Amino acid sequence: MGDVTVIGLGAMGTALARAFLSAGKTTVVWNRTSAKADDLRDRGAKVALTAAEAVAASPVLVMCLSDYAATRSILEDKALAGIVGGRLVVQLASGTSREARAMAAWTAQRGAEYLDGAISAWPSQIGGSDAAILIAGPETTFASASPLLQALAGSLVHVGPDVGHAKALFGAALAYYAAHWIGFSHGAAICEAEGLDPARFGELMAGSAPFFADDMRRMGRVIATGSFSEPESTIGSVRADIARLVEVSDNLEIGADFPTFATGVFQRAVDAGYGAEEHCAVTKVLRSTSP
Ligand code: FVH
Repeated sequence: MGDVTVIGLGAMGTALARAFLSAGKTTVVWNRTSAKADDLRDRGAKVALTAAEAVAASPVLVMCLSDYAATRSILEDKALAGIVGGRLVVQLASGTSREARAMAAWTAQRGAEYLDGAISAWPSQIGGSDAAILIAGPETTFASASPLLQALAGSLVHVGPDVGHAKALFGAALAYYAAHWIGFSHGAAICEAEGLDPARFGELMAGSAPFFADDMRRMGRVIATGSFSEPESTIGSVRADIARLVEVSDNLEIGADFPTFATGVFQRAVDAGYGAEEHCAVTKVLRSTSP
């Protein structure tokens, strides 16, 4: 019997299996494309020949396939009928809170326990102090799985009993990352057009990390309490600065997609009467689907 079975050996699943092995856990692995298990076999993993053999081999199943549909296609296979019950399924593939809740219901019907996780790390960070994994599900299930799952990440955070909340928080973080990635890349395009080194820009921005950390904490507090009327900076002033970025981009003959989009969002907030409020009051026009 293994301590844990890892199913799905893409870049992330392989990193998870390696971390379990490094932590001294007896690790069973399975992947649709069997060659991806070769390196793990060399590192001491037991390679199952079938998904059913892998599921039967351990009390804890860590699933890291592309998405929920792929995970379900494995677990719903007739060969696994009656084997999933009594085990703990830890689903780490990306997806939505709705998919997580549906998966929890599906596993409960089969008598299995369920935790749903969201990974905030690159594969190379798994097992190290920089890796963070959010886990949602029953407190007692998390408590019993935690000693095993701690092998994967320096920061293993239980976000509560609602199994949808890890994916909900991952979605919230992804919204932030999306603007972060596009915003940084737009800034790098400005640097290149101005003959500045994007690597130096990266170093400068990294030095601003404490400012951004403070701003995120402040925005969270302000939005939670609805206290938008004591602004450090206003929606009106931010809108003007970002609108100027459209002009900067035009002058440099680089794409203006991102500043045009951002100006439009802040303009909607100004038009809705929030121009004198704190910059994060822009959330008020993002809360609903109406324009
Ligand atoms: N890689 C990363 O940095 C990110 C970090 C944040 C979280 N994501 C999510 O983790 C899931 C897995 O990501 P991955 O990087 O390991 O993905 P791939 O390297 O593309 O591997 C995909 C594995 O899924 C298997 N697979 C897909 N469909 C099926 C199926 N229908 N039946 C069986 N297996 C399936 C695939 O098998 P194979 O192609 O090798 O045979 C791989 O093992 C993902 O949700 C990320 O969003 C990672």
